[in-house]
Amino acid sequence: MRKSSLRQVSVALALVTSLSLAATACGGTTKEDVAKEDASAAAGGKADPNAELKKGLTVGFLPKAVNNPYFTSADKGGEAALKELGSGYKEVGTSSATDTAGQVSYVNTLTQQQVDAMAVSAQDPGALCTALKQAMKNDIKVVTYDSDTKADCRNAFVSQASAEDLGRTEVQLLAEQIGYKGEIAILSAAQTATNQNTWIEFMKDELKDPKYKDMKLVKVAYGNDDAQQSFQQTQGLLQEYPDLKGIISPTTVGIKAAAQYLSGSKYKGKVKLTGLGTPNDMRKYVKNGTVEAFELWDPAKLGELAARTAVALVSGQITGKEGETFTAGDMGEYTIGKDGVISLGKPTVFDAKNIDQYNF
Ligand code: RAM
Repeated sequence: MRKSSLRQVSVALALVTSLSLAATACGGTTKEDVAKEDASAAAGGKADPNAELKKGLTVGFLPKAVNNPYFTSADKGGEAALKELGSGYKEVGTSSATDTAGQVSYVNTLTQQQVDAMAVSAQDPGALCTALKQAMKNDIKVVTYDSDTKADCRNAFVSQASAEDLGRTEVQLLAEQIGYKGEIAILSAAQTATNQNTWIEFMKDELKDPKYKDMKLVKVAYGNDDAQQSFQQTQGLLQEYPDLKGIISPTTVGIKAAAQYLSGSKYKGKVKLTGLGTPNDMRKYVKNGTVEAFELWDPAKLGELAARTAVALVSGQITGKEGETFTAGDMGEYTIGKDGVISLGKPTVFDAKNIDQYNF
């Protein structure tokens, strides 16, 4: 259903307000008051679990970066679900995962285009907040997926798995491979990425357990989800720490580039590598002995759940409050957890034994 011209005026006004707010945001109480007001506006009315799912909606997907194959899979999952639900899909986004100004302007574009909902993977936790709040004020439902913003800047976050599980299991996987001994490093994505930073905090916490007393995290490097930068960062890590025993790369772009470097170097099979990768990217490195085991979820399922969550929000089946439940098509029933987080499920660990069963 098309929105009225009244709404167009309010969108324009909201964007102007957003700009002036951003300019005055350093002042004390005003900012907090506005945040409270926005949070209650975002919470919306009461959920009606029996509400019919609306059709003819437009949901805009805004990934961290459009040229990352992980997001191509995720967003295709969203597109297919929207088609099945009788709604439309569009994708916009920057080609770099470190262009937060670009991401902000894409949020504003989607708001101006009056989409019904947007699904956003945030490059930075805070940078998008003002723009996302304006979208919500204009009755656009905001779902983050993959990488969150702050809880009051969106209606719900569709998380790939428990952040704690992901952080801890990656350390456990690496520890087993290096015999709980030696120097390790992390090769992350962008320095501001909400998802990677959350996982890294849990990795550091896991490493405090006495069973890891002989392991030492020597560096966190950032490859910015860029293949070349990630390759060079891996090379740099081994130059700086020639005794390095293992690398955790919690990014599909990073782990692939690191595997590529290790596989062509004298460190192949000696320096262990784990983290988050797609089976299709990593298959050859598992088969040639560079990588033993790594993990991930199915990105297409993550995109599908983001799309179904967006439609359930627009239809009023859920508002994003803890305890609400909804049925995500064939994916089954989901319950909204604390802070509006919906968790896709458990990640899968891939190794030589099972990798050929997966195709994504
Ligand atoms: C990269 C991105 C994405 C992350 C995956 C694991 O593709 O950084 O945000 O979830 O890796």
